Amino acid sequence: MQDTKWWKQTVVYQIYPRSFKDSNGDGIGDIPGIIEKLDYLKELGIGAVWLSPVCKSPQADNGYDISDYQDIDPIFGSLADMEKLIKEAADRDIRIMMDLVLNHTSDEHPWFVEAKKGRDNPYHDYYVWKDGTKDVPPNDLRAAFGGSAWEWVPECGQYYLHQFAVKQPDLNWDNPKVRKEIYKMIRWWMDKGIGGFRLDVIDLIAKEPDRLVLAEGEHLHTYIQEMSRETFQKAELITVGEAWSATVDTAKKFSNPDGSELSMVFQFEHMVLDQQKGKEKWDLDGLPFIEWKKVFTKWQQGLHGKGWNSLFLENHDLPRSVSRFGNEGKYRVQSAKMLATLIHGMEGTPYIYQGEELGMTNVRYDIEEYRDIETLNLYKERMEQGYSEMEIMQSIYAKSRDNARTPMQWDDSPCAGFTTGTPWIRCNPNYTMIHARAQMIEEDSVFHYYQRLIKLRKQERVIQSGGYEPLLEENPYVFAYIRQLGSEQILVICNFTDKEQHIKELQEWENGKLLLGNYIEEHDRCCLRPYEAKIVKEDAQCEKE
Ligand code: TEU
Ligand code: CA
Repeated sequence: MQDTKWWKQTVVYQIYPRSFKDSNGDGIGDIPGIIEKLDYLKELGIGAVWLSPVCKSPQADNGYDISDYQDIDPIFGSLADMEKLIKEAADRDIRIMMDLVLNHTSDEHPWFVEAKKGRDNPYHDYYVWKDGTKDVPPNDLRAAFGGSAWEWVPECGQYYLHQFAVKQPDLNWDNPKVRKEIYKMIRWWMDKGIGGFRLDVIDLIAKEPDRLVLAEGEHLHTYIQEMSRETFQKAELITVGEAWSATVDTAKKFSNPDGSELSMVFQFEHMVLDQQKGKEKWDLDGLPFIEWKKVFTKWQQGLHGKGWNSLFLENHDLPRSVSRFGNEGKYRVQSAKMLATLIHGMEGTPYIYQGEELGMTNVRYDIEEYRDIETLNLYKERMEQGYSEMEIMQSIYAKSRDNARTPMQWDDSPCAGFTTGTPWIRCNPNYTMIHARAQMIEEDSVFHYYQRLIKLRKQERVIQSGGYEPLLEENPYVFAYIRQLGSEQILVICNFTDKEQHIKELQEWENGKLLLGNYIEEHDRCCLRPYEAKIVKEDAQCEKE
């Protein structure tokens, strides 16, 4: 039976507002800029937009440090702009998803300003505190952006927990008052017509720092179920939790088809294989391709009928996929389309990160030109630890979050048509070649290929909800799988190399219909050209006749 949940049939587009489109020349993207580009998104065919945080924030972590959940930061516009965006998007059948940062607030949030005044303050218990002495933090927990996860506050004679930057104190979810305030705030946004939410680091909210447990604390699923009951379940919202710790088993809880928690989670198992085992993302290693394929198989099969996958290769924290898994040189266009085919052929809800639909690439800047707090802290920390500058920069080129945060490339005018002023971060110099205007004209562009993929998913039920069987599992160059629903079968096959690959198994699909491929002219059916990708349908009806 077909599941009719709208978010199982749509494609989501992620906007990083700061870098999408600047409407007033201050160099920072904003909500009126997004409104200007809604027709572009409509043209692409997506059904929802996830906005990275636009709430009031000192911007220590580009908005992931919120100081007022119920107001818009003036750099992005006003509440009225946000309301207009929701309405204008709805007119185009696009729902707006907000980014809920609920694990922590900014240290400038009024709750924290109060909380740090003293142990007796009514807001003190909104955050996570531990006794200690000035030079001896409670334990060795480290913050994601470097240094200890504990910060001393002399007024309280205590430390507060921050899993991210010092300016991002962790909220205490064990306090029922905190949970109530959060649910009330979520309902307020729902009343404004928000179509869904992405929940930042949702697996970390129920931390137990005494036991050194941060992810998947004992009460995590109880809290998420409570939040879901009190908020999302009252409407057909799309909700996606960011959960770096997720396993197939925990994801079945998070995305339980009974709707008791969330629609789906972002899991990152396919995003952490190109690094040295047990080390950080900066400790680079080649991609173990066969293992990578197995991770996808595990998730596709593991959640089939038991949960729901989100499908993505990029976001605002990750490098550009074409630079990472494809070929950013000679085969940039082919490999960008190939990667899109891989992801959009699977079961789940696909997410496209702004610029991915153009095949935008990573950058290599001087350290002064980077803006991301994580990158800058890493540079400093590793310089102090004695790493060579060259080694650090190689890591930054490959993995810095700023790779994905350079301005969206709209056209070849100065600053890529992103701003008439000075952009907050330098544009990727390749904008003169890679930009939306050219791709909207050119029929074979990456943009139009994404458009076709999105259309295809809407037409083919087998893509939406068919089962998944891996093919050629031990082949180190080719990623192939079959999707099956009743008597319908499709093959998705992707060449991950710049060499031709002869695949004799393709003979069996000789009479199949080519639904989509990234090369136009016909070719030997058993040979895949460099970075070639295709989706072939076995036409059961034709065979019967
Ligand atoms: O990210 C959570 C997270 O743990 C990683 O993405 C981390 O930022 C880093 O990339 C790992 O090397 C979320 C947001 O997506 C991110 O932008 C925020 O900085 C972070 O939470 C804090 O809110
Ligand atoms: Ca602006």
